[in-house]
Amino acid sequence: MLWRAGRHEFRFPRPTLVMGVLNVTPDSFSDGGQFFSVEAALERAGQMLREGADLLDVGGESTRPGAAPVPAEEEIRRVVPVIRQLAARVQVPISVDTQKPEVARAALLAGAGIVNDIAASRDDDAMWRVVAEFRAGYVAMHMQGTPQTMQQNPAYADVAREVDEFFAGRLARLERAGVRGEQVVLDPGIGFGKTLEHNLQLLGALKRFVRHGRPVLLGVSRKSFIGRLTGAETPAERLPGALACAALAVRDGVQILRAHDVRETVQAARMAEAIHADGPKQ
Ligand code: 7PJ
Repeated sequence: MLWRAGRHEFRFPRPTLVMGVLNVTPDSFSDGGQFFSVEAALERAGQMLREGADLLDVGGESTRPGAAPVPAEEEIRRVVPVIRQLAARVQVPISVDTQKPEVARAALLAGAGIVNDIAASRDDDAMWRVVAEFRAGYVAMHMQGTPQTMQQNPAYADVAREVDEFFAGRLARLERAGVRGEQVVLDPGIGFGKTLEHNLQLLGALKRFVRHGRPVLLGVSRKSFIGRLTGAETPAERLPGALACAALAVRDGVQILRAHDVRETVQAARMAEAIHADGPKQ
């Protein structure tokens, strides 16, 4: 299986890819004043690369439940300088975590190779036309609702079946919009319009999602459902729970892990891969 992302390509089976999270919002990397520091973001990116990150995911809009939307111009102002500097310095593909086609376009022009789209469930194809034009990699993440509304009352008859059907439908729709299957990665969107029970059902059904013949990406790092189950209150306290999810996901065939704690996630992946070296390969 091949994943093409701009000028980059990955062939699977291969060791699990770890995507390091680089948030470029004013509350991360503030220089103490009101301005976000590009230098601090580059320093953090360098640290994640030294820890073994295979991809860097740059995001300028918080998608925490209830977070206020950020205008496109402001999001571009946050992510583009960082992406431009990174693209000039690093070898790994850079993804932009955005829901907005205009931000995706600006990021791709600045040197990003992947669009990480948490709003892949939308109906219009403006984002997909941008992805098709640049032949970018594309992460199609499942979300019920929007970040503003998604945790109000998430409801599914069968969450794993609905997410699975979403993936099949999206692959067909993307193809019609000019995005080839080989550009696409699928993501069940843990925490995006899901209760704790929904998240656990999805984590138990990962094997099923791998059957679409595309890489599956999983984001569990520091997420609140781990706290809800275990009582771990702060994001940092949730690392052991996230690593347990990561190891089981690798066992089930997930090929990309999105994580803040890169060194620890890489180690968990290497252990899970070593144990299952003779298991089924995607
Ligand atoms: C995810 C994401 C995820 C993808 C965020 C957080 C919330 N993109 N962006 N998958 N989560 N593809 O990191 O807690 O799970 S932002």
